[in-house]
Amino acid sequence: MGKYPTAAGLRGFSSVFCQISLVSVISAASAPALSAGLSDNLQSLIISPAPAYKQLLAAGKAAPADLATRLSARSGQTLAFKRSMSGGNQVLSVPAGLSDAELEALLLSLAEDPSVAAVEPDSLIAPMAVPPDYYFPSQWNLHTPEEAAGGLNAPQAWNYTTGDNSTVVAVIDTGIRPEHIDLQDRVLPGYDFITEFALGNNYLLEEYPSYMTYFRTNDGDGRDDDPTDPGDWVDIDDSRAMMSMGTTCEPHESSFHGTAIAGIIAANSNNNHGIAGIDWQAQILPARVSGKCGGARSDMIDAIRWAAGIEDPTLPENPTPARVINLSLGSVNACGFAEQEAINEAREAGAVLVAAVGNEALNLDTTPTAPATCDNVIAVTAVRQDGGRAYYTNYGLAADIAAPGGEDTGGDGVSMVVDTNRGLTEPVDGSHFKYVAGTSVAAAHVSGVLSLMIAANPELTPAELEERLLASARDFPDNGVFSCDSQSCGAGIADAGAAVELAMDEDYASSLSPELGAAQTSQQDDQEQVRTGVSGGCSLNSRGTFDPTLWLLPLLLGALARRLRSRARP
Ligand SMILES: [Ca+2]
Ligand SMILES: [Ca+2]
Ligand SMILES: [Ca+2]
Repeated sequence: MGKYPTAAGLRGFSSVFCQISLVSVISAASAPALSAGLSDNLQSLIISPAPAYKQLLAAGKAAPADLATRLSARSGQTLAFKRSMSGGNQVLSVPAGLSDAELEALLLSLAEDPSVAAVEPDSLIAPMAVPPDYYFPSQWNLHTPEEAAGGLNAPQAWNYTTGDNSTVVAVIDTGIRPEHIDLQDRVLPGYDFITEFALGNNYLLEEYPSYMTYFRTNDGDGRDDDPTDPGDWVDIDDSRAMMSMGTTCEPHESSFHGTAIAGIIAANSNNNHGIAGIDWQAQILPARVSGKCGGARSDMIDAIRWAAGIEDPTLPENPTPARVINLSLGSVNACGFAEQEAINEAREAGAVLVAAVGNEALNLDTTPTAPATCDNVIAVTAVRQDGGRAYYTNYGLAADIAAPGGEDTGGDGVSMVVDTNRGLTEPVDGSHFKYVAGTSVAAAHVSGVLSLMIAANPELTPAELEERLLASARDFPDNGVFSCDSQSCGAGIADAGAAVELAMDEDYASSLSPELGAAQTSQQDDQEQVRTGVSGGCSLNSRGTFDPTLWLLPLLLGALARRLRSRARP
């Protein structure tokens, strides 16, 4: 198990430190309550002599080592005086290789000696779990609020759990680079949902079918069972071709967006390499829906159902249904009817859905984005390192919670490091890293927190997970004009430590009605009222034209990205 305790081992205790002080103090007045494995690595005991014996020691009427001699004779185990410590207490070494049962018997025997007030194992204490991954020191986004006011407080959560291998988190995105060292052995087979262009009335398609049919899929076919990301770069010819089909799509380098999102959630951690993920054990289920110039909402909707394990006769079975579905993509329009139906079904099937609100600095209550503002979706806004509202984040009552998104050089310049491939077009060999910012990454942080909550308490329903996630969010700090508040950014800043603690809290008083596994929160009710003032379901974007394509929430790349690429480690 290593030095990080499991949630089950710690349930009921508020920290590693509490485990040491609460579990293992043995005194004549209390029965021992040893946790299994306590004898592992145990080298010494802390003895609190009885007050009378402390006086003997203080007066020099007993030698410091006398107590060890006395207790060895009593217990039949060889105890050696190691040192005197504060409070008149002593540290005694114990024989190596005691079993838990032998240790328990020894502690009981010593506790019964009249010269002893209390005895406890001199247990190993560990600092809050900090992974030795190369970039962890610069991952402010995961650090404690003391280190970064906008941080996720992941180390506190890792004291309870680093995740569970049975948790599946779906990343509905651009696909994945499964060979990345931070994702090795963590990626399930997944599926590629991107359909080919089949616009019968489009002259380009008729004229250049070989170029256009698989333009968006960029892998030479339509749907297939390989969600590997071939890159989504757009060159000037691509851009012009799309323009002639009525879609604006500026030239850009490949994003490898899904790889970044998957790594934030579940990068291999404690492997001395790359970044630390939030969940160190969960498995990623990649569902590829966005290729060159984005993707189709219809493909995303199919992917949502499939990811949750809902049968689709046109698709292979998903043998590993996701409990968390991350949607760091969307479009500027109200939640559609088909979209909402798929989301409701996925939540009913047991998945909690998380979506980025988008990066256009829009007021969601007048200009909604979807799927973030759909019901039964946790809508995530972005904060920067100091906990202030990121300049680009969409906002409004429709937002549920905030998480680290960082800013690029357009803001305070503090972005965050993620996994990527440094290929500008097609992927190249190696595992690389870059700096990014955006609500995409903010949403991924919330998915990671939910995944840890599930590991800590697998019984929680999606509605219960959402309720406890929001209830455990940290209050927004005062950042003056850049402040977030509950009207703009949601319930608070996602706090992994507090969320895992609340997930394990058996006394938590839920306000959900018992029969509603998928109860609505009051905030969602507010959203609904707001939305009645908007042209619900009309799928009109802000320019007033029908927009069938999803945007992939662009990762805002700072100049740092290129610099980092050039010194990326293999
Ligand atoms: Ca394909
Ligand atoms: Ca494919
Ligand atoms: Ca790593």
